[in-house]
Amino acid sequence: MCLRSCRLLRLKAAPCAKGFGTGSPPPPERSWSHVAKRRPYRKIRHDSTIEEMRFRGQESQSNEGADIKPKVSVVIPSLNEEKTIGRVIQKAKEALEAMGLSYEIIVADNSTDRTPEIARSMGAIVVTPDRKGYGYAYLYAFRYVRGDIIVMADADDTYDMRELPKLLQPLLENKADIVICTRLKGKILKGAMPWHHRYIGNPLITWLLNKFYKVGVSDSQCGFRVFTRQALERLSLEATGMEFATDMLIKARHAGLRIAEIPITYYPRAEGATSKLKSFRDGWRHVEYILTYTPKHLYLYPGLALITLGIALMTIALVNAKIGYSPGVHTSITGGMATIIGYNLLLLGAIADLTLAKRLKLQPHPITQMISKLTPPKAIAIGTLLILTGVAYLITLVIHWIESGYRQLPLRGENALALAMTTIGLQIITSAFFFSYTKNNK
Ligand SMILES: Nc1nc2c(ncn2[C@@H]2O[C@H](COP(=O)(O)OP(=O)(O)OP(=O)(O)O)[C@@H](O)[C@H]2O)c(=O)[nH]1
Ligand SMILES: [Mg+2]
Repeated sequence: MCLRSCRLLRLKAAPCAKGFGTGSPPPPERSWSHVAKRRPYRKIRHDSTIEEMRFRGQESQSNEGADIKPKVSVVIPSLNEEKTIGRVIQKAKEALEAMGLSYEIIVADNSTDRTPEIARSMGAIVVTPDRKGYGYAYLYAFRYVRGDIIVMADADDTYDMRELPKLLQPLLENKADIVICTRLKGKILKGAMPWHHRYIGNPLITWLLNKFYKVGVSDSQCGFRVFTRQALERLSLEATGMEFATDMLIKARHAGLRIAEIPITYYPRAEGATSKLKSFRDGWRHVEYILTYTPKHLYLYPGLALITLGIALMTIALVNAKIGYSPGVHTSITGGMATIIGYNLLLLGAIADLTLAKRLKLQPHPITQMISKLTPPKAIAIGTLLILTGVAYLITLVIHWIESGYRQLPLRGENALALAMTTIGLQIITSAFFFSYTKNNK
């Protein structure tokens, strides 16, 4: 056992005496400068708070032989998991040693209990994120990882680390870039998952992810995952809360990474251990994240649908088409309103899509590309034409009104059309400048 452990990270000198071997005494505390010398895997972008993160050595502990790169980095976020952290680390070590893979275990800890001491005593590197958050803990810890393969798992022992070889297989065979567990195709032991997570929350979030992003998974919230270092470098991860699980899948799809699923067994928490998940708050954060990253579903398609509906309603009102009822002025007003709202959605969608596409280095949606072609000069030409048409009609109305001796004019379907044309014409002109600003903004 001892010799085997020597193949792991701390193999430079006589490591077993110090570290990963079962039952061995804890390794000595190390100076922070040793940790600081290790280069983070990359600079984390998009979040100034993360940007400001610093290695805080007095709370970190490195391995002897840290210059020797491990094959696998196991990252475990922990928040008061003293009951289980030891078991989780032990099982991870057993699984990886059985596979003959060198490894490091990094615990990203925000606990106030004995979790970090226990983790350290078992040879893990303990880092302390400077603020709370499941996603933040991972983002913080990823700066330390050195392995070619990264493993994500909870510290609550609800995932069995001894199932790790199953998850690693597709990566080692180069059949996937990210492997995610599935409890729904595996086994969920009694009391492991509340019914509203199992039958409502998780299926809903998974359905949205599959529908909008085609991630093709059955259990999007499964937190036991493995992926390659190259995959991590292509994922612009930024979510700091529980929605980190969703962020990873969305970004994986954006990056065109191969996702594989492996069924596993999900275990109940240890007695007295509490879940950090707040069903409604965290559930909503997932849904919000999913919608935010898909402007085409949130804005572009509904916008286009509303414009089509609006124009159709105004047309049938104007030509007085017989479609089961006699469309009149109200149909026309509804159509005008739908067109204006639709146009606003389209515009918001194009701006959101363009901003995201720039940030994530993606191709903007074809609708956005089409709207981008509307440069200010073109927008002024089209907008002015619409405004003039609308205003010309409104002027005839005013003339009629004056001629009638200022009597109340009858409401007509054309009024709604003229108003819609004038409003949209104005919006086309004003928004074109903002759009061009967004397009040119680096
Ligand atoms: N460092 C750190 N870890 C956290 C934080 N919040 C949660 N964790 C850890 O992240 C892991 C996932 O949290 P859990 O409470 O297990 O959430 P979950 O797995 O989605 O929910 P359950 O199914 O109830 O286990 C656990 O190991 C927690 O200890 C945090 O703010 N900071
Ligand atoms: Mg958990």
